[in-house]
Amino acid sequence: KVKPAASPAADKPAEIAGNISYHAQYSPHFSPLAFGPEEAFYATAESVRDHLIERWNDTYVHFHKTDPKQTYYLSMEYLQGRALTNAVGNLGITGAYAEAVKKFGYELEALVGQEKDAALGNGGLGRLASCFLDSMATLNLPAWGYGLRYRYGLFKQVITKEGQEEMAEDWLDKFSPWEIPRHDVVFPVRFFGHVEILPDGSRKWVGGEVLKALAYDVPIPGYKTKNAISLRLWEAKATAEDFNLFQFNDGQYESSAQLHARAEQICAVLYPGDATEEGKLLRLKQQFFLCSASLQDMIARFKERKADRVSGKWSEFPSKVAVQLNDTHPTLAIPELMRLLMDEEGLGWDEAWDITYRTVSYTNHTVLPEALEKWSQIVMRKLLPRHMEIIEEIDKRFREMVISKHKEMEGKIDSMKVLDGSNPQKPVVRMANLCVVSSHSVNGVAELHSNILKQELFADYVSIWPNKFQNKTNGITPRRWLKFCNPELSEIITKWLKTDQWTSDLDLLTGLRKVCINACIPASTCYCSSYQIITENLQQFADDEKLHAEWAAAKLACKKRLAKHVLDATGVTIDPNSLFDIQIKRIHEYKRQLLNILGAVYRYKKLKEMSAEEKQKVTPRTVMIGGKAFATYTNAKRIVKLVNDVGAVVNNDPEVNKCLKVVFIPNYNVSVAEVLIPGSELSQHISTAGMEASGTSNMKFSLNGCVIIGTLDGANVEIREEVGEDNFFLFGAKADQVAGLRKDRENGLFKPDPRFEEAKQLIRSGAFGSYNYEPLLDSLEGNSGFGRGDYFLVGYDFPGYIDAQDRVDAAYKDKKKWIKMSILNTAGSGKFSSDRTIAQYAKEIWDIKPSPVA
Ligand code: 26R
Repeated sequence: KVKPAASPAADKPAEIAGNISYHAQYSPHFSPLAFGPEEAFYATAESVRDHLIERWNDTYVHFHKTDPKQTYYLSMEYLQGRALTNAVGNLGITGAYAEAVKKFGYELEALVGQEKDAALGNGGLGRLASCFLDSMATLNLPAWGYGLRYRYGLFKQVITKEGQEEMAEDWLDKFSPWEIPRHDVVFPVRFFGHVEILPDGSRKWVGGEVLKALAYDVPIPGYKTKNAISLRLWEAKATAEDFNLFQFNDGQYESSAQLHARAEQICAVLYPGDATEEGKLLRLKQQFFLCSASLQDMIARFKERKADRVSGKWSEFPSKVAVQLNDTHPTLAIPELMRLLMDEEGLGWDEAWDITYRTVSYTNHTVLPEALEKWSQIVMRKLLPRHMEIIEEIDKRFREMVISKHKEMEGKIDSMKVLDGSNPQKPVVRMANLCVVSSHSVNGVAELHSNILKQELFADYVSIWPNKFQNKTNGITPRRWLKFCNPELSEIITKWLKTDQWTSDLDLLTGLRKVCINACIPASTCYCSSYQIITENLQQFADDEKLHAEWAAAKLACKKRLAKHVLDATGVTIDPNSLFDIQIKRIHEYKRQLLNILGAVYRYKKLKEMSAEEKQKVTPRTVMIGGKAFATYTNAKRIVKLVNDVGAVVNNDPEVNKCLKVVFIPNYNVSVAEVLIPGSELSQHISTAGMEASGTSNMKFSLNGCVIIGTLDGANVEIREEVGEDNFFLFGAKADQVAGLRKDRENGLFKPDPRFEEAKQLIRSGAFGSYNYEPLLDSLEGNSGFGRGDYFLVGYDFPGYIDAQDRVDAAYKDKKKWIKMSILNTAGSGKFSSDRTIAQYAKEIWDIKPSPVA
């Protein structure tokens, strides 16, 4: 055992500065005398890491000794973003570190900007996983995340004349100060090979190729707690035995290290293109790699924590381990756990099945048919022959169970079963069905979405397992998404609530609505008699002029920071006194950035038709749209191009550019979101109803006092309920109308609004350049040529959208009204803390309890 050394005293900046110097000198990554902002960032991060490691070690030992039930969150994606501000903030040492780096002539904020985003994810699902880790640590829950250590993060988006171009994002270019390689944590992972039947009749997967999974641990600190949990990321490796020295010396360099090259491919990028068979195979390898390494690790820890588990006590497993599948991407955890229990540990099917079923639970994050994973049985059998056998057995037993116990559902078996052989050329495994059949809990991510799961996607299963389906409305961490990214607003909230407890008890924000005349603040925790009177006159704070002035000043400061980012990133100057209107999210037709930009085009056209006097009365607006398009998603890329083209014309048109600017924000990521969201006043969450499972940026905007214009979709429904319908600009078709509207459209019953035609016509006229937008615009027309019959109902919702935007303009003219709406959005956001979400998962799905380090 090593004698523990202490990290620098957190309250002594001089000691911290000494520790930073120590790291610069003795954990060197650069030439010894260099100490520019980059070197200073790395040395500071390594010094902060000392604190993290202490807590992380203590937490590990604590969990080991107390042996609580632990959750393992399996996710192909984590969108962590930067870590420095969050780490010092959660540890409560921001001030001390700010002072310490000053001794070297640096501002902490400047060093923070040196860090590269860890973008090991695509969008909502990945960022949700990262928010969840923050809440698990903060709530002292025994819970870890498992993922893959991709060599390159999500691509960097560069905007050129052609539109979006993708570049590899080298987030590990230098090194990451936050990961700890664990050379003691290595597991073999097999691919291909065959199944051997042993003399005792048991089966074993042998042959093929075997890679090594090496763990990298990223400590995740909780807010104001000693607990720090792990995000364990796996890297694929081949070893010296796989290196053919003979071939190498013979000049056959490539074939000498084939397995090394294949290992590198596994963790090269997130979601490699899957248009080719090779691409599909690689994705399946990635998924299995994550599942196999993680499960072997969980089983090793289960055994390690109590000596007598080495030889059995398997029935204890589900009361010690919970596995949460973040969408279907880690579904292979199901057959892999079955295989490990049966083939490696010698259990029979029934016992292994019982354990697996009670251990695993599944979250669905989308109902889009194209995102519901289906894997070729042929590919699966080749890569994972034993798992394919197990999946076939699961499928067979499920069908037998339905016939014997739910005869009435027999007619539905074809759509419920796991294996779909309806196309004999291309039989597939339906991953969502495998998850539903094998998990004890299935949940959606917002009320509306969970209802759609129960009533549509998984309706047939509900009659078999009425209690399996749940809702867990998503949430966001209030630390990163308010306290750290918006210090201006945070200070005001703390001042008026007279406590900073809201950071870990977000419901306290309702205190911004009301005040107790005895100044028992926060009013939300006041039980005095005068409070009773005051509650009848809610929203007093929200009307207080002093609060209004402070709130408006904070918003303006954030808008100026945002404007600087826009200038630096695009060269476009925007006016902080205009209404900042933002839509940032992955570019997707169902999210309807096209509706937004058509709205902007229409606005431009109307401005062009106005007299100078009329323009005087217009509410000036800056429309900002940002997001990445999947590299092979052609229509999404056309949308990016269109937004850029519209911006180039509008912003350079002196007749209108005082009233309207349109900016495409390049390379949208977590760090950009942290600048944009605090400075936003209106944000757009305008998906076709029923298609956005939840959305989480809607919660971030609302929390930061931004008003939403949106449809009744995903979590918008719940946000509107919480903040009040007067503080939300609603428009558009409802989810239950969508199918009928599509039918009407098909039957030629749709009559487009003239305003919609005008907007499309202006683009077609070439006003925004000569690029061929026909395929994009035609997707909004009937079912011919490129036409898709406007599947996403842009045309149907257009007039309602324009009317809602007119209501926005009118409301913004009344400054007092607008600020009040802004305050009431923040005040109503308490429900959307990921602390609430995670507490519900812990209680209602995982059955785990807080286990704080003393
Ligand atoms: C493998 C491939 C088919 C694939 C499909 C879809 C890979 C990744 C996705 C991402 C999806 C599942 C996603 O990010 N969904 C988003 O999850 C968020 C968190 O629950 C929701 O807020 C958001 O509405 C949803 O689109």
